[in-house]
Amino acid sequence: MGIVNVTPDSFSDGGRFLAVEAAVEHALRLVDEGADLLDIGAESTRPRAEPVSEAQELERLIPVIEAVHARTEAPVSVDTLKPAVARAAVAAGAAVWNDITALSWSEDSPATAAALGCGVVLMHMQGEPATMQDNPRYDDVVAEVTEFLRRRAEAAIAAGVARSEIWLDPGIGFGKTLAHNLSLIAGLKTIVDLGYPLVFGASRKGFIRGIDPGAERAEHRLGGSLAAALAAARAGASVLRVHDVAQTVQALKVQQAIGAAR
Ligand code: HH2
Repeated sequence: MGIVNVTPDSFSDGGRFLAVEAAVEHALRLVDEGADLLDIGAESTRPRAEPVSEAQELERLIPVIEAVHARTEAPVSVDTLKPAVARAAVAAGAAVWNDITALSWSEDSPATAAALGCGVVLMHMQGEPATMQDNPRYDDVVAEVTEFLRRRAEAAIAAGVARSEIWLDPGIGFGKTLAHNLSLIAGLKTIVDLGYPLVFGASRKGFIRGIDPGAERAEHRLGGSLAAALAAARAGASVLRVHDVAQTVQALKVQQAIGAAR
């Protein structure tokens, strides 16, 4: 899954058409590099990020989703927590709703997902993006995240979402310390064993800097991102949400070739 961010700064100069074109070109490049799925989002969920209004999100996302859908067969997922945005995105061609709140941001979310009939990524987060990194606490992070995801999947099914449309994601970096993230990556198999496809996103995340203080800037975290992606693939993850698609595809191919030589 290649990450396509339609960010506010891309709107500040050059005008809207150029911003849309840049996002579409980026998406098509990720498909060329081997992405099977494109995750398009317009609201940054980084700790302390400013929320984006529904109107702004729609204005940024919909033209990009429409254009990407018209120009590639790769399915699009929309990274949003708002049911109205998910609805418009699916109408514009998105096939998956990627919701970092696991359909809990609005009481309309589960019914909306059921009515849309699209794929749904249910992600774990402790707290809210603005404050989630302040003091995350767990007694047993693997058990608690697994139980949360099991319950959210059951709630989605109870609301009418087909079991076959549900994907789970441990939410690396969302209300988690370095130790929590590492325990989750080491314990991913417990979540895989729930029987849903696992989505895993560690690409360029801040925990890598906790291990390599030199990786202050996100672009300097490729090595750590690849190490985490390979560990997740070995544990049975179905989808890797990444910025660096070509490098991740190459790393996976080498890992598979080594496995085949055993
Ligand atoms: N991480 C981010 C956003 N959406 N969705 C899923 N399912 N899993 C994730 O791990 C995940 C996600 C991180 O978002 P942000 O910090 O805004 O940056 P970017 O979108 O460039 O990764």
